[in-house]
Amino acid sequence: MPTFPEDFVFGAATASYQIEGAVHEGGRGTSIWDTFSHTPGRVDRGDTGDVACDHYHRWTEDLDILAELGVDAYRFSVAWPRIQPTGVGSANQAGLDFYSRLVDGLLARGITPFVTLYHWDLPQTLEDKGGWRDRDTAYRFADYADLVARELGDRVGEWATLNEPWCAAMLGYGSGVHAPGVANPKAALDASHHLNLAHGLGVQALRASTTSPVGIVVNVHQLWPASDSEQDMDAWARADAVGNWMYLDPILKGRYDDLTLAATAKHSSWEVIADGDLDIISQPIDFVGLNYYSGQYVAGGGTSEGHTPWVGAEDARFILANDHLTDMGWAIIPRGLTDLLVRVHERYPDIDLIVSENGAAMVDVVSDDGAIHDADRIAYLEGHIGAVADALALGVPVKGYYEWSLLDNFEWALGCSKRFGIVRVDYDTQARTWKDSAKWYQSFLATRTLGE
Ligand code: IFM
Repeated sequence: MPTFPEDFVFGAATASYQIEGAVHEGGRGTSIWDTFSHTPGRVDRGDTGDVACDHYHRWTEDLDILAELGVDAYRFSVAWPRIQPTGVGSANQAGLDFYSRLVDGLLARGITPFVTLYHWDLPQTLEDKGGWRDRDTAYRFADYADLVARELGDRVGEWATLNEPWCAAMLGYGSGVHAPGVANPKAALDASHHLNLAHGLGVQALRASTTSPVGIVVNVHQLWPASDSEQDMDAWARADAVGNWMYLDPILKGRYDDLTLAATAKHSSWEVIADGDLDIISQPIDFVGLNYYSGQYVAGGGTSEGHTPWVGAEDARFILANDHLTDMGWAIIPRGLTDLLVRVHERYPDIDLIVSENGAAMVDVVSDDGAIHDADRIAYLEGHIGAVADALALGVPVKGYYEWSLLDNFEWALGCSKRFGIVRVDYDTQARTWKDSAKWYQSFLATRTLGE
């Protein structure tokens, strides 16, 4: 029966804009997601994060749920515009106080706080000056990291600088389907480098105020070549480089790999890389968080140009791994998580890994008795936790697993239509209802042992 080491950390995860709401309270400034979601046509059904799960007011109830579930840790993000409403200057005390209370509330319940500093809510005023296209934003991020670390550095158990820089850069500035909605390959590459730089500067700022582990969370795409033909292998290798190693190589190896630079050369000469940047970016870190949901096969011969997030791999065609799909249209393939953990460990053997997000949006049905019998989500979680156990058995140093997400929430450009929570949120009443998957996670956490 697969089991886990004593010190293995099980948790649940959320992010600020996806759950907090209260966008005009506590002195919070405007973020790029406020602007984007209020721009007609950008988010499905015109949904916004204005209210979302109203977590800003209901956080004690949400922390009680975490405690009842029995998690060891909770991964949440700090909203930059709550700390610096315009992205610069001294801290807004009301913002710091909110997160300070949250951290104390977790500790009082025996739950380790895991903070992500940047889960995409960039202050709009910084975007107005160029956002992640502008090198200065990386330095503003370091100031923000310093303010948060000074306040919370003695109490937070784990820190991640950024969440999914590929999404922030490539969806935000490459395809434009995420805020700020720019579609320009050169902008996406510049943003990628500045996010990497922000990470390195952020690590330096955090280290000045905390002795807790510091790392980054990335969405390394699990990609397999569709065949061994030269065309497919070539497209796969470039997609892998620009989708994955463009972030982890500079961070963990101190260099961009040759294929990343060659694949993107038609869009950028990478003049944004200044002397000394790679030394800053490759500050030693303690872990890499991997967010895994699905895997895909990659073939060549595609014609996608222009508004693709796959800058440098525009000819790549992405093929579903199977037809067993979640409500996101993502193939369910637990062994992809084992493969991913093994692949990342082989490339970077010295770093500890955490599964910092894993979960599924499913079409939930509320039964007459009010229950949500989401057997499909339970199967998903069980399969993927099993895949982590398989990776551990193969010797991969995986230290934790965070279920995404604690609550149904605002799923970015798809609004509140996609439900990832193990706890249902009724957006009319804000009532929280445990789905069967929450009950399953609770009983799993009581033994931390999977059935055969
Ligand atoms: O909801 C997102 C989260 O914000 C980042 N990782 C993927 C999740 C599901 O799409």
